Amino acid sequence: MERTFIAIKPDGVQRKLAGEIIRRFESKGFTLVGLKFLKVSRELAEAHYDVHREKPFFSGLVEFITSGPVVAMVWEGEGVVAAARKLIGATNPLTAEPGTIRGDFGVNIGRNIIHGSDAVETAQREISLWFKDEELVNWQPHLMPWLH
Ligand code: FUP
Repeated sequence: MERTFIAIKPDGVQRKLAGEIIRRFESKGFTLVGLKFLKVSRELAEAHYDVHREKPFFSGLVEFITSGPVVAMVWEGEGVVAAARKLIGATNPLTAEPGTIRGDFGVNIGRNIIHGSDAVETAQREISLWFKDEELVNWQPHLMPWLH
């Protein structure tokens, strides 16, 4: 089953949007298989944003993602990588559609609340960067006996 890496960035955590964001993924029908709350190290931040290493905004990006705690998650479901990008909205919150997370809650591209993997291969790389195998839970909520 497809999985994606989602992180609520320091601005989303500071603004207490974590519950709202998790609710949107749950309501959509995806399954949470990993979650942790952490202060990101410079080493992890630089590895995560490695593709942007040569960009002018790279150092600002690393400063920002390491500036406060982050909620790191892995979500599972059919087509979850692309669907999560739709829930999240365009990179620039100012142009992101209303109804998306960035469109509803943000105005600044450097403070865009949430990260979501942009492709299945990227998701695999990011999940293994942020989570150990044993930190991910294999479960199928629709098969659990107590739900009627
Ligand atoms: P996204 O996949 O939508 O998170 O966006 P990108 O991978 O293109 O960019 C990663 C992060 O870099 C964004 F979340 C915000 C930041 N960024 C800037 O600060 N300025 C830019 O011009 C582009 C991206």
